[in-house]
Amino acid sequence: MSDFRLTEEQAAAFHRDGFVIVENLFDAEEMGLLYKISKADQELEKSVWGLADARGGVSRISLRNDLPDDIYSAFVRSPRIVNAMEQLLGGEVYHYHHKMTIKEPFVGGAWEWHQDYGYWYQNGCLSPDMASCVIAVDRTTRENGCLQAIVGSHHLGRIDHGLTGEQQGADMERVSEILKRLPVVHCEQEPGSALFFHSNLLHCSAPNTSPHPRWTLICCYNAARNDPYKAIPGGHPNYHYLEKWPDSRIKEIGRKQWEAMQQAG
Ligand SMILES: O=C(O)CCC(=O)C(=O)O
Repeated sequence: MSDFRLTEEQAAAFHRDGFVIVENLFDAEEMGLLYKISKADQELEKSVWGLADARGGVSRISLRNDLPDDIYSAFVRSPRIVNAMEQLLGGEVYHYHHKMTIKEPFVGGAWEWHQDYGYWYQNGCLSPDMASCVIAVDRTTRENGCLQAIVGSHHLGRIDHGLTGEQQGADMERVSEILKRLPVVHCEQEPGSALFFHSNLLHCSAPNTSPHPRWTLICCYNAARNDPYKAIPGGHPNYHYLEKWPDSRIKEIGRKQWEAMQQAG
């Protein structure tokens, strides 16, 4: 089993800024498999739904609370992500959910300013000891709507959220004041890089105005000690043990899944 750990500098950046990007966490073959499987995956396509942003654009998303034996789960179970999460959140973590966020060329909508804990809070999670890891399936840039973060905003605590379009958005009066005081970073990512971010980090992303698609796989975790005090039927799960899979498993399961997809036509 991999004993992967973030460097002290990377962990310190996460605690200071609320996020850190780790370059080349996954190699070209792993990313090639994730790319071709996700883009050809009819099951994934069927499960995608749209969420309107405040200006009528639509952001597309497919989300799962369970972990079937597929390449997406192999990423979720990768010690490169899970060990890092355990290091950053200070103890055992479990899978909260994972999702593919999809912005197609020219039409992909925005994600409004929000904190993930802004709405995860409603699910009975008492503390924001939760975080996500964004894996760039396509290259993400300013032009195709990469994630933007307000540096250090996770230190401000949870902000009230309400509906913005069909999305949960943070109170914009407060966000406007924060934007006068803290810098925004465009988190551009190469395929294979991973962006770890805290659940109270204010983040958003702009519409995709480019000819390039922007797909990202986002794996979300909760600290085991932060087991929600209530269960949400059909929603994100309560604590359950997360088995880590060896690093080699992404390629093994990815090759098998790709072969099966080709045989199925
Ligand atoms: O994909 C994006 O740009 C942002 C997605 C996001 O913020 C979320 O799912 O919470």
